[in-house]
Amino acid sequence: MANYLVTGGAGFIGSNLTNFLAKENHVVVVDDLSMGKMENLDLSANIEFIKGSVIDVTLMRNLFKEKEFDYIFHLAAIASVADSVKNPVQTHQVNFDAVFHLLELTKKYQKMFKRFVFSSSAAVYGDEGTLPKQEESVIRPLTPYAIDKFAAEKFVLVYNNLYEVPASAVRFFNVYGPKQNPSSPYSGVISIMMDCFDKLKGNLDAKFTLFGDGQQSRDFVFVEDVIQALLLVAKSSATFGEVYNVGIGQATTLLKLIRIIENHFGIKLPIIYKEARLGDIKESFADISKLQEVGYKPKNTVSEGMKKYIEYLQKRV
Ligand code: UD2
Repeated sequence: MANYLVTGGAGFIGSNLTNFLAKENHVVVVDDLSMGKMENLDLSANIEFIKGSVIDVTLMRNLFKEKEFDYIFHLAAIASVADSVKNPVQTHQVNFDAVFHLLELTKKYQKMFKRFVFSSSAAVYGDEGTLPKQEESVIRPLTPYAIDKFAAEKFVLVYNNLYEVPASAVRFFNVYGPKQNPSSPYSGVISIMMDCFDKLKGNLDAKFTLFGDGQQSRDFVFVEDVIQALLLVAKSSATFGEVYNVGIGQATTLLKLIRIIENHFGIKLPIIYKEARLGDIKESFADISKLQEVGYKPKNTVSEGMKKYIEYLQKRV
C-alpha cells in the first residue's frame, strides 16, 4: 500500500483518481468542497477526507509534518477561466500561491517522497494557431488562469531540477466523464450537453446553447485515460522535471460530438445557436507523442468514452 495525497480529491478528476487509487492504496483527500462533492467519493477505509483549502497554510503544514506521502497529485484549483478573469487575486492564491507553498512543504517535510504531479492546462497555449500543440509550442497564456497554471508548472519543474523535489506536470486538454459538475455555463461542454440529455430523458424541457457554428473542435479525453496518464507520469523514471500533454491526439468538432451523443441516446438535442464566445479558440488538439513514449495509450475514442459515460449515467438512475 502506498500513501497518496490528492488535493481537490472530491472534484471531477480528483475523485475519479482517488476512487481508483483507494482500491489498493491509502489516499488522503484535501478538498474544500467549493466545486467537489463528498458523494463523488466511494468512502472506504482507504480514503481519509479532510475538508479544507489548500490555501490554509496551517492545515497544510500540519498535514505535511504528520504524514509521509509517496505521491502527491495536486488537482485542487479554481478551474473556471471566467472566475479567474473576474477575481484574479483570489484565483491566484489558489492556482499559484498554494502550489508554491506545497512545493516548499514537500521539500521540507517529505523525505521518502516519490513524486509531485501538478495538473496544468492546455490553456497555457492560448490562441497561437500551430497544431497539434506540442509541449514546446509557443506558450501564450491569455487569462489569469492560464498565467497561473504556466507559472506554477514552471515552479514545479524548477523544484525538481534545483531542489530535488521529484516532480512532473501535465497539461490537460478537454477532459470529460462521470462526476463532472455541469453547474456553471463555463463547465465543460460535454457535462452541459449530458445535463440537457438527462433532462430530455426525464421528459423535461432542455435546450443546448451552441456558441458559434459548431465547427470548433477540441481534443476530448475521457477521464479514465487521464488517470492512466497521471499514473504513468507519476511512476516513470523518464518523467522527472518534464511536462506532458494529456489528450487523445484527435480533434472532434462540437457538431460531431452532438451526433455521437444523439446516436447513443437515440434522442435529438434541441439547439439554440448563439454568437461564438469572445476569445473562443477554433481548433485545439494535442500532440501526445511525448506521453506515448512513456507508455501512454489512450483507450477511448470520443465515441467509446461517451458510451461509457452514458452507461454510467443510466446505471445511476
Ligand atoms: C477549455 C477549458 C478551460 C481552458 C480552455 C483553454 C474546460 C471546461 N474548459 O475551455 O478551462 O483550459 O480550455 O483553452 O475544460 N460551448 C458551447 N455551449 C456551451 C458550453 C461551451 O457551445 O454551453 C462551446 C464553447 O464555446 C467552446 C466549446 O464548446 O467552443 C468547448 O467549450 P469548453 O468550455 O468545454 O472548453 P474550452 O476548450 O473552451
